[in-house]
Amino acid sequence: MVLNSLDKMIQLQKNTANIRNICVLAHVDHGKTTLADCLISSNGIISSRLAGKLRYMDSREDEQIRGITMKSSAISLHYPKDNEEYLINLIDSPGHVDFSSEVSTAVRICDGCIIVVDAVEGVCPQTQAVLRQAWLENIRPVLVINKIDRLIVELKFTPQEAYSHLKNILEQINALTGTLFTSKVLEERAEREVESQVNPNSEQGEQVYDWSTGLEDTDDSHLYFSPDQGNVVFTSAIDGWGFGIEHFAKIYSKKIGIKKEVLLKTLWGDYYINMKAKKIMKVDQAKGKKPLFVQLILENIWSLYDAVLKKDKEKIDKIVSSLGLKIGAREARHLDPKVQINAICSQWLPISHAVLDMVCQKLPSPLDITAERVEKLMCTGSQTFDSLPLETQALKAAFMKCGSEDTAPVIIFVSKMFAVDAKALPQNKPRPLTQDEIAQRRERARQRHAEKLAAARGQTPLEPDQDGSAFETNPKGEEPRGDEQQVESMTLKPVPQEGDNQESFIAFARVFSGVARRGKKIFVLGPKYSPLEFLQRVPLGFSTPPDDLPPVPHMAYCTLENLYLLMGRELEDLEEVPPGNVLGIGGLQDFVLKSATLCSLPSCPPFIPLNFEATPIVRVAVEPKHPSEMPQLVKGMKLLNQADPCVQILIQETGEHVLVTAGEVHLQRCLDDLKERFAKIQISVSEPIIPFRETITKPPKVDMVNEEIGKQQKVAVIHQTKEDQSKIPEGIQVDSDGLITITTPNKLATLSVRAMPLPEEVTQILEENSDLIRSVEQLTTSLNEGRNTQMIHQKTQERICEFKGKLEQHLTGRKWRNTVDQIWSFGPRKCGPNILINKSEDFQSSVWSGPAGKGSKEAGKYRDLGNSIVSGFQLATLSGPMCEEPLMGVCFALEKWDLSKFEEQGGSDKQNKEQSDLVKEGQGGDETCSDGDENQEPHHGCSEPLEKRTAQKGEATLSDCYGPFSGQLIATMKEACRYALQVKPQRLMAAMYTCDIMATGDVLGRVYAVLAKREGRVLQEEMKEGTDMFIIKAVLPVAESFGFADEIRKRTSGLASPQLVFSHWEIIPSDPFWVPTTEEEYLHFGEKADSENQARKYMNAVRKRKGLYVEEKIVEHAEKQRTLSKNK
Ligand SMILES: Nc1nc2c(ncn2[C@@H]2O[C@H](COP(=O)(O)OP(=O)(O)OP(=O)(O)O)[C@@H](O)[C@H]2O)c(=O)[nH]1
Ligand SMILES: [Mg+2]
Repeated sequence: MVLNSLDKMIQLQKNTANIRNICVLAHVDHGKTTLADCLISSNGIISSRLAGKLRYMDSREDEQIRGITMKSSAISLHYPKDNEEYLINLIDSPGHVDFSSEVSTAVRICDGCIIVVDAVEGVCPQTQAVLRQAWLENIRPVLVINKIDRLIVELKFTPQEAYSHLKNILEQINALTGTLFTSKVLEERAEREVESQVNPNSEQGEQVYDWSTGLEDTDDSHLYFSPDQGNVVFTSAIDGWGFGIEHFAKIYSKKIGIKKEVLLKTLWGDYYINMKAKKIMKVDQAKGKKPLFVQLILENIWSLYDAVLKKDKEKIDKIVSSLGLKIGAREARHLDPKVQINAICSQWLPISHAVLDMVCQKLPSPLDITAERVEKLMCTGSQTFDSLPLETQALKAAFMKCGSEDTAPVIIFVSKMFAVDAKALPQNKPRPLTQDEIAQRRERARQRHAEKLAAARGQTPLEPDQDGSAFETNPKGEEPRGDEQQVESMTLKPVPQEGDNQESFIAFARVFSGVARRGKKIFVLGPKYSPLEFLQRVPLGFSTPPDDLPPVPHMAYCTLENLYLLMGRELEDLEEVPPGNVLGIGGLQDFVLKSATLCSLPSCPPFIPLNFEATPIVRVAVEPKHPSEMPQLVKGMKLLNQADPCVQILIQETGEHVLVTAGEVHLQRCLDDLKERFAKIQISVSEPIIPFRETITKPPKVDMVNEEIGKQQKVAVIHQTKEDQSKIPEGIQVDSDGLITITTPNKLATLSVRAMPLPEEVTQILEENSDLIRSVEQLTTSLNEGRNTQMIHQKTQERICEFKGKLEQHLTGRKWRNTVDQIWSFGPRKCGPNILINKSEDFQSSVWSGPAGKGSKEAGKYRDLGNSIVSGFQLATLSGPMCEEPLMGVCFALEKWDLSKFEEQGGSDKQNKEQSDLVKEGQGGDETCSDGDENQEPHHGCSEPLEKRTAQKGEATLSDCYGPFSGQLIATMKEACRYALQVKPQRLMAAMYTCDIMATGDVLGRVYAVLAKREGRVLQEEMKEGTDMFIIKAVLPVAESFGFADEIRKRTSGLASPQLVFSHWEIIPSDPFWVPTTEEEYLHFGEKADSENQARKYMNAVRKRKGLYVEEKIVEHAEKQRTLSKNK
């Protein structure tokens, strides 16, 4: 970067009102990076001829090869407009779903965004997703409708058709905005209503709200996209042109003499101009009048394209001269019409002006940050702004002010960490010379050369070519040919550094307040840091000097080592960064994993976590090719984890190193990075590990040949259930209804558990509300521990009530009576889609209210035992009996919980002794019990009160040879749940993707063929209006998705490319344990019937992978075995 332009940037960074932090968002391939190229070329960073071809922001090799962006990266641009100078911090983001987490990191540090929509494809699934993300972050969008040239060249639309098509696209995107906005307005209204109820005097006259009028009252016109609002431009990034209607309004107001304001309102919309009367009227379709937009704008563009494509030299010249443009001879003679169009249009309607004008006018500066956004950023989870400590609340003012004075607290948000080659860091690169320095050196070199020549004149002149080689070959030649060469070698050869050939991590960040200075010490606050907790731990509170702080969790203190200006592929060193700017920070890699909040005060709360839309779902296990390289792999994986916002790295109990990624493309990128950058070793990668869920269903009504299971087949069914039950060991009772009764090994407690499938809707509700469930659990825990629950926001409580209501609504009927009130826990991990209900009469506890035990004295004891039961349930739901995958949609009912023996034992020491003897007898005098017997008697002769003694459970009284009682309860509960599942029809659930495929009519058949082969199901097929494109919406099992995108692309010669997004879990209908039992089934499926059983295949594959026993016949027909060689 040229130094004086760096100075310019530094100067611009200080004028906060003229900074625009924006990101470019769109569906994949809609032209974000091409648009960014055009904007960058306007700053002279790349040549305008290369704009659109270079894709400057796609700096990775794989991005260039694949032609898609994989990461978000920022560049700072300078834009002068009407005597003002603006600094545009532009972030290009990826559109591919696999990288949607990179979009989240970009929107957090921006104030506005450009939504790009392909004029042919229109609003696509990712367009919706990014618009939603922009809304969630409260950033303001503007719209760019790109690829208008395709309407002319590919679709061969007339201007009038193009106008209707564009109108259509705007309608679609506004409909989307409408839904987002409506929900937001309603939410705000609701909030205000609650407030006014709490505080009735605060807003007089605004107390009565009617939902419908609430919406009508609010002026939302500025939120919608419309060319007359100035927030829409039409572009063709590849041809370098773009316009907003303001540009034409200016031109035509002079030309036709109609006021610019009038034209601004009428250039878009159904108005036409009556040239004679110089009046603008409403379009009357019958008269065949063309709208202004068609007549004054589109037709001109169309006729230019027409002339160039038809190579009508005369017409081209006429247009060029009438527009007053100058086209270089090279372009004018060029044979490729694209080059000519680019040359003409980029002068006539420069795209960068159109887009950047709109950005500067319509998008907010960092000073315009709204109070609403600040509060949202500061309040994590269920907190309210009011519940934050006062010092923390005071920071809101700093956010709003975005001040640069010394007293302003420094607040920075790091949204991701990215790795760069340490060699590429500016401090490791030789400093480029300024023009002056180069001139000086040249002058010096010339002088020296002249001196040398003068000296040589006295001697025999050297042969000219010897002359050259003499200097070059002389290794000791003190004098190379000149300083210029020296300079060159200096600029080419990087200064060797210690950290050579290493990755260095840079934080992708934004300063929200105060000036970030190099060398400044600052607090690093992790996502779980809480200022409240800080106050509790540190006696002096926020006034403690930072250096004397005791260790506080999730907080560190570090120095801002290096600050950088992000310039796409390059970084520039900065001494300080004023507020409101996007920047890179070096030296944080030991403090920040993926994202963090940096603040000069400990009173700052961490920013709310980024909204990630993608669910990481594709897992592979990796291992080094050479086992000795394990440490490198582990290190490499750690680095990869830091460098990617969404990848997850797990080390499983089996010792496998697992990589969880958002999709196939993401996986490939992670593996490449791991191999080439972070671990630099050869690795072998397992087949993708496909996640499954286990569940149970209602008994089927028809058998596998679709015959009703009637009386004649009952025998077979009974036979099968018997077989099922044979899996259950002796000593465990199973009743005909699937109720399992099981006793702990020490025979003190008996549990009766039944498993039931949950209705599908309930499972879905549970899945959607896992965060809320976590809050419920937290609430109950704090209630139990008698802690203050004021902290839980009223809104969260309302949501909990609503959630409970929803569950009640779906759990109706006799079977589910009172179920919701009896819910004791959710699992696995206390927030999963399975529930445990407590039907036992002895001890009541529910997740809504905590335990209500028998007597308060015993409540504690029961609670502990109850916790063991819950833990057993958690374990059981974490890995099911089929292939140790988590459960989903199962309700376990604890019907009975018989602790009478246990109580008797606790009741008196004598009984206790007897009881243990009983146990001993029960075990047939097993010798190993004798120790336990001793253990049970330390309280003999002791006269302590009963409760106190029983409170010491586990250690003494309740321990026997089977270990602590609580442990036994956990194991028994887990067993009970597993057996309860096994007596019910078990099913596997497969993860499903939804995929949207856009394909032309002629390749539709092939798309369907691929889908069918991979067990995909088409949900919907519709034709995109005005095009020959079909949009197919389908679901596809994740297990069958590998290579799907490639296959579709190959089969359709690249005409269709699918986007896969994880959508839901679906039950695989076939029973993995099914074997033919009736005659018909034998006839239909044959004796083995395993070829049909997809579920069994999946189950066995998972079991094999996990090293579990797989029931398989390896040799089927031993007598038929023979060698494959033909001659024998
Ligand atoms: N016809 C036409 N093609 C365009 C235009 N703009 C971009 N393209 C082409 O569209 C393709 C995708 O462009 P990119 O800029 O890489 O798209 P992107 O939105 O950055 O894609 P991702 O980053 O992968 O989401 C390229 O082949 C471009 O040449 C345009 O205005 N007209
Ligand atoms: Mg791109």
